[in-house]
Amino acid sequence: MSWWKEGIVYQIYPRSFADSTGNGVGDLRGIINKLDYLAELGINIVWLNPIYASPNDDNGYDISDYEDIMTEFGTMADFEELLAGLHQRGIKLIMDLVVNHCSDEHAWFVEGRNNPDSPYRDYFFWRDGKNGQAPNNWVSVFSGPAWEYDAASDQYFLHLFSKKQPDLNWENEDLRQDIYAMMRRWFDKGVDGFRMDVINMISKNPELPSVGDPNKLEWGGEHFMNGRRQHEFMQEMHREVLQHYDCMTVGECFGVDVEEGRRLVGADRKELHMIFQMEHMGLDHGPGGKWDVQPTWSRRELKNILNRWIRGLDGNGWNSQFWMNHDQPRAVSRFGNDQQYRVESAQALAAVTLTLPGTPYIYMGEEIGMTNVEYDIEEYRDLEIRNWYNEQIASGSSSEALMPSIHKIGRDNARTPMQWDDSPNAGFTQGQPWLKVNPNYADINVAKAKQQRNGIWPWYRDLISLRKQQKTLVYGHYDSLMEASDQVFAHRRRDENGDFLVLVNLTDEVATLDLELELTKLDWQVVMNNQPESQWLEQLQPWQAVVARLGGA
Ligand code: ISL
Repeated sequence: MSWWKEGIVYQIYPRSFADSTGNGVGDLRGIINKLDYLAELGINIVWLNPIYASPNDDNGYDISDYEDIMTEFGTMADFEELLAGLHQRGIKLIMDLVVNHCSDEHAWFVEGRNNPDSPYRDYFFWRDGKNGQAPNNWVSVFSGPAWEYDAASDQYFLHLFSKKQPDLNWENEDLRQDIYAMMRRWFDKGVDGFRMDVINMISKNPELPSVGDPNKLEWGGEHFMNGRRQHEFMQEMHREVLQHYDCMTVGECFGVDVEEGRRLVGADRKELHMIFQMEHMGLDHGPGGKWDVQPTWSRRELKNILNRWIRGLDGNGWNSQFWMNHDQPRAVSRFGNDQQYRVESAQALAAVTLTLPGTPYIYMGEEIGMTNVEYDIEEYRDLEIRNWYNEQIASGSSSEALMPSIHKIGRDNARTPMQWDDSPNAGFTQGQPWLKVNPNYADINVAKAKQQRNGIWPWYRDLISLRKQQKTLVYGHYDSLMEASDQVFAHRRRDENGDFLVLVNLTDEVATLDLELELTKLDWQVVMNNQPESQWLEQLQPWQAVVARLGGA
């Protein structure tokens, strides 16, 4: 029994949640002003994206001081008030931990750059060039080479993300100890855990060899994903820091299979509690990768992925369940139908994450069914979008060819400001928002959503409350039903305290159910049904979601 297994996480991207000053950027006081809202929704864990000092090349994922607050977001006093306010309401706080890289404006990097003899030089990957070129041919996640030249020392430094995000060298023990000490200080301040950014990229092959065709930029993942010392580092972090606190940890892990997942979260391993496996986030990626978006994806494949992880970690480790985060498109636009069935499909998706084994994560705005946007290129702020666009234009693509991908998969879809009401800028700011508000805010906003009977917001609130009350939905045995169906997500959760049946149609068409006769004869009592006028044991309406409980159980 652990609070992080029973909890429901709400992710806040502070830059876009609520602006209390009118400068167009969300801030900590903005969150403080919304604490009662969070309590009303019923969530009991908040994950904050980075709020540390940062020049904001990548919206806080480029940290210049791990122990100071970003000026735009407020002060340490504001942070302490926020933490106290959350705790008063029984809500835990987990922070983002970004230690694969920091900012090129962090004191470690500045000192090491200015003085090659400084001990901080080895906190990063500084290397000589090869034949007047970068040390290897790795491509950065954000386009272009993963190396930046420094004329003063005639060396290059490694940055797997932007050139303002130099990678930290975990081979250096002093660096590791500095990170652990920083983590302890946050725990001593009272935070309850960490979400660890790209944590399975920290162990790099120090030889940093080129891959594939040395004359082309290539993805060097085999030399830095799930690297040789990954588990040694995680176990050291556990020993030095995590084991001393009643905390929660979740690692963001691209490119991890179930076997590697078990090594990261196995209960006996003393590494992490949970990871975000990202397999289902790649369902609509084509052979050309993320930007090669494939509009049709298979429900069956989606179920296969989630079931493989549930079974793979069953009894040894813990899952996380989510449809989106700040790097992904809006869930209802990607996995649901944000037009004709926006309400129903948002509800259907919620019914899946909130009843599966594993801790559910809700991204801000999901509870009102916020949707993707289709902006002009100048209106986007994300460096991943802009770098990719510029690179493609430079290599001859047309804007018309690129924009559909940006509209479907670009990260700013998730980052448009939270839509609170129908006042100007959706009540997010009195000023000019840093990123344009979704034009549909007069229709889709919290004030309106809370009033809508049978709407998305009350559905989330009720599901959250159900999951908190019925521990069967947390710990109960999981039977996946109708696995061959390419429409329906169906399962049963049961233990000595209860027996629940969950049936969800994830399509625009009516779905015929094919449940075992024995099962259909049991005395099921509907607990939640987003289309109550429809019967449900034989067929489901488009995006119908039903949670039923065995009578008298
Ligand atoms: O979606 C992606 C794959 O193309 C990336 O944006 C992916 O999310 C990224 O590789 C890992 O994400 C994390 O680290 C990044 C930061 O920009 C993201 O916001 C963060 O979640 C660098 O710190």
